[in-house]
Amino acid sequence: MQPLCITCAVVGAELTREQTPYLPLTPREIALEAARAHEAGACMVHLHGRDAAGAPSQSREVFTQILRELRQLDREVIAQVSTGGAVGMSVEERCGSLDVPEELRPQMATLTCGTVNFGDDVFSNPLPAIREIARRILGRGIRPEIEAFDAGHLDTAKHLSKKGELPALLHVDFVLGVPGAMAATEKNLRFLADSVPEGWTWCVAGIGRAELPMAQLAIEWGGHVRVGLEDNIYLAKDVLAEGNAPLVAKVVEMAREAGRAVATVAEARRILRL
Ligand code: KMH
Ligand code: ZN
Repeated sequence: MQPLCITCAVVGAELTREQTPYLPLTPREIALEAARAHEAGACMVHLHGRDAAGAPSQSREVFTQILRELRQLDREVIAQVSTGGAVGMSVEERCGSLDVPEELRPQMATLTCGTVNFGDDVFSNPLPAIREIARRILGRGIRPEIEAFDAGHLDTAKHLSKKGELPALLHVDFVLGVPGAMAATEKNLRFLADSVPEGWTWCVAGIGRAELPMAQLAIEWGGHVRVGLEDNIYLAKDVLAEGNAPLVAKVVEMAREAGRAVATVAEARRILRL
């Protein structure tokens, strides 16, 4: 089995300080959390931005600051920027994260491959938008990570890959358990994992209390894992995670117990074809 790549989603777009006081908000705080997550065992960090008021921001300026701070603190960890942003943002707005100065360019960016209900909202990703975001990611030499919130999103990624609009071999993150989207069940993850084409890699991000059970299955089945405050703020029932690092450390411990090695950044670059 490949060493386990752990991604840490350190901030997200939806969470507030009222929900957890450990949420990083400023570029410096986000970069510090990313560096701590790497220190705890994550090889990659999934980044969203926040403005001065703490609201979600995909602006070039905010991402430039985050990536600059991160570069100063930690030159190693793989930076993956969100192009999902927050519900209601335009494609143009969402892609601000890709427009950072060339020397700070991230190695990866997310590409959600379909529309989905997102709580009371709709996370809108019609095919022309997917194509446009893919074009921008690939045009900058960045590797996409497919975000699949539902089974059809994987089919869309396969279709675009077959058409040559996406690379032949892809890395897919199954985001399971968003209210309104595909549930985080063992049966669903088994189906998705079995549907991943030969040579592709996959990861799972379980939302809320599903985070660690989904991680356990991915560890056992040869997938990769995403954890972090974006997806879940609890380390155990009623116990808030005091930042992102404890969630990463928990997955490292689970991997050790299962006898699965955790990927270094160098190993992750090879596994994820960066
Ligand atoms: N915040 C969600 C609406 C991504 O980062 O690419 C979208 C999201 C996906 O988090
Ligand atoms: Zn995200």
